[in-house]
Amino acid sequence: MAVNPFQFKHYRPRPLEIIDTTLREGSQSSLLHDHYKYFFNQNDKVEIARALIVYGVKFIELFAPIVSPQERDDFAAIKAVRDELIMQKGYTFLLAHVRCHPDDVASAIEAGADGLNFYIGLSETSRMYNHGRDLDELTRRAKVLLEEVRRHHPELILRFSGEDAFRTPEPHLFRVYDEIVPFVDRLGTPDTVGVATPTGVVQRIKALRERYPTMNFEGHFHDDRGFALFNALEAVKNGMRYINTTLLGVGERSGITSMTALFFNLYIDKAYDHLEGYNLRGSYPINVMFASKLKKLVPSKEPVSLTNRTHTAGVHQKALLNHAATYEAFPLDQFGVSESEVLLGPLSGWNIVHYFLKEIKGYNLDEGTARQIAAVFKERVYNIGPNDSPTEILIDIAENQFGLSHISVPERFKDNILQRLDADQEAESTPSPKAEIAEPYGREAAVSLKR
Ligand code: HCA
Ligand code: CU
Repeated sequence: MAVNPFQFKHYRPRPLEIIDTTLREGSQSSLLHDHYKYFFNQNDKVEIARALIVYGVKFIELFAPIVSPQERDDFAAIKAVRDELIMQKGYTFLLAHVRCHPDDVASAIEAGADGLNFYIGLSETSRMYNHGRDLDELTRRAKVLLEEVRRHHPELILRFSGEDAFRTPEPHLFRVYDEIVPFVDRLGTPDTVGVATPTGVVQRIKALRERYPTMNFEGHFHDDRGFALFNALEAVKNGMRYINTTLLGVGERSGITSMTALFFNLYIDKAYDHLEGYNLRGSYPINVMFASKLKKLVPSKEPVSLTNRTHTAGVHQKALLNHAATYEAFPLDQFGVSESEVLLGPLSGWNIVHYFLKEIKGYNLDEGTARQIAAVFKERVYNIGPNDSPTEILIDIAENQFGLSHISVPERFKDNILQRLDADQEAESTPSPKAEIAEPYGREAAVSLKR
């Protein structure tokens, strides 16, 4: 086998290394069981891997190729993309998720994996109902296998995870890890069923560090209690260098930590060291790309989303026109969300109606008329049909009920005005928001405020 010049031993890990597991853990999301709707084909997988590499992710976890012939082929296709991007983006390590089983290991090595992420259940539940081995037996087997892999493949990045680590008593965990630690580069401590709390995570990291002072640790937090983000954040701040995330936090059950949610919070908390080497402005685009693969919108609970910049309440919309910070605390534009959306709907007040019709659509109207139009609009929009657009309704009212006409701009000036808007936008120096229409939900329903 050719020697890989990009060996891990030459890599200087950054303060935070994301191990993306969208294509492994993410594929275990219940969504994916709606096969024809949410299936990732090879092309999707390749695009996802490419986007992650461009974002700055250096570790991508994939299923062991033994899982299926399809996974084996997909592994090869992803590896080809990785190779293609080496000159431009540097090396990205592909890690295969393997059981402590020689066949899994062999399939991953044959596929050219850079590392093996071993896992086996350690908690009592796992041992009794998953593989049925007692601690000593499973430790012995894992140790023999890891020792052998380490001897024959010294260049591979090896990780060992005791699945369900947060329901495994520490003495049990240590009994196993003590035996394994000489052969691995990282120890995982996955919260498989989402029982961990931030305090528990901090305590666990402390205990692991005391016992294995030179080891690297990896976190993997499920969101059953809604703590996946908070747990990962605490883990990073307490020195855990490797964190498993997925795009939009997809994964089994409630999923795991979302990558962009984690970066966003590290940024807000000024943990800037941990952002080294990641293209944060690509956060929203990568979320949109992935959401489109799932044929969904970026979920509203994802911090790096347009929903987090969308306002429907009339009072809020008015305040927002005056000063965005009233209802927007964080600089989401750093994460690629460069617009705010003000949805026209039953809660819209006359301010936004006035703004929309005058500033965006160019109608001639005063505030009094805007108030009257808003009242009619409110009434009509409460009875809106599924295929009706609030924007069209508003324009219909403005033109046909109130007979509004456009502010007339002589033909020869029209281009100039457009150019001026563009130039302002590029200079990012516009004191007041410039606006255009967006179609966030498939129909023209929003005013989009560009800053
Ligand atoms: C699984 C369980 C796992 C593994 C995590 C790891 C978990 O689906 O195999 O290998 O570190 O949550 O424990 O995702
Ligand atoms: Cu998991």
